[in-house]
Amino acid sequence: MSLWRYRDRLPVEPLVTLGEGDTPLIPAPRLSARTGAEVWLKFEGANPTGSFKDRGMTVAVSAAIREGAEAIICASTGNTAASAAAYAARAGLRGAVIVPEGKIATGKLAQALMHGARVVALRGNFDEALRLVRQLVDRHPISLVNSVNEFRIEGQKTAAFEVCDGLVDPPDALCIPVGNAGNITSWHKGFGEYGVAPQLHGFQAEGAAPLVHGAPVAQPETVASAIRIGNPARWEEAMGAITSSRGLIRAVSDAEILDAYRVLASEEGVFCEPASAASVAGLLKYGAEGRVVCVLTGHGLKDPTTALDQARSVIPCEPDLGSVEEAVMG
Ligand code: AN7
Repeated sequence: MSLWRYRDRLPVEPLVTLGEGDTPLIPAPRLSARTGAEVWLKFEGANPTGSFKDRGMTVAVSAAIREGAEAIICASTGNTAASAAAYAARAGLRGAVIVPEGKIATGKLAQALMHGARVVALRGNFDEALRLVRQLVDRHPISLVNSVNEFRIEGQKTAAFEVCDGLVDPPDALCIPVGNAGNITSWHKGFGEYGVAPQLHGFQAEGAAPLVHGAPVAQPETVASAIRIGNPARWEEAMGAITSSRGLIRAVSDAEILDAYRVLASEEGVFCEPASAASVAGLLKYGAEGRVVCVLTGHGLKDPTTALDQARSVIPCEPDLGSVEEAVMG
């Protein structure tokens, strides 16, 4: 099974697919007890490259193939780069990704490089990278696969279909991290096509919260590098989705994000990356009622550096039973 089971709702044929979508919808008993809501986790880290981007990429790259493209490109905080690189490799297209130098998680960099993409480290942030690739594709026949590409939205809307098909009744609210604002736009479209209207609560990192402040942020900063974005491309759509669903856009601090990140891993057994934990940080901070789905957008293994910074240390041990006993039980 993959998201292509919804192909009659998608604008292209699956010309390149790695089996994306159909991700686990996991009940979260500990978070439910803490919040009084019925909390579910949509674990998008289970996609082929470890993030929700694959939903959009299978559709966008299928469309690029249909249009005869030979190369694809994106600006990225990491996950789009990893996904674009994988689908380019699979499709036999050239792939180029432009990432903010030193600001993407290690796993994502490893993926983009291993898939054979040309990885360009920009001495600038994501917003500058996106502005430059948009100019570049005006001058060259390269397909842009950022979420400004409508096919990305089409693919990503299937997550909303899956949630509705996976629950007896649709959710009352969705909690979702917001960066460039393509994903909240996609969920809104998916729920709309399904004929349901949960409240959409978007969460941004405090240091990268342009939608919360109502103005672009020139120098966005957050430990959640995936959402270190100061001028979201889908600004209007995201605000429209939030307002029309009677949801809210709010900020969570890095400390709150890291706290939710640890709670998810240590109490629910679900390891997501820091940006994803912003959805749960928002739920814990602001609350929500009824049946609530938190979108966990990317896998925890994407960013081992932040994990090891946050976790307790390993216990060194000599190879004898007494020492092992002491280490294990002590
Ligand atoms: C884990 O990869 O923008 O609001 O270039 O990787 O649709 O941007 C990633 C975004 C949330 C925010 N969680 O989604 C990129 C990029 C994770 C992400 C978001 C991203 P959008």
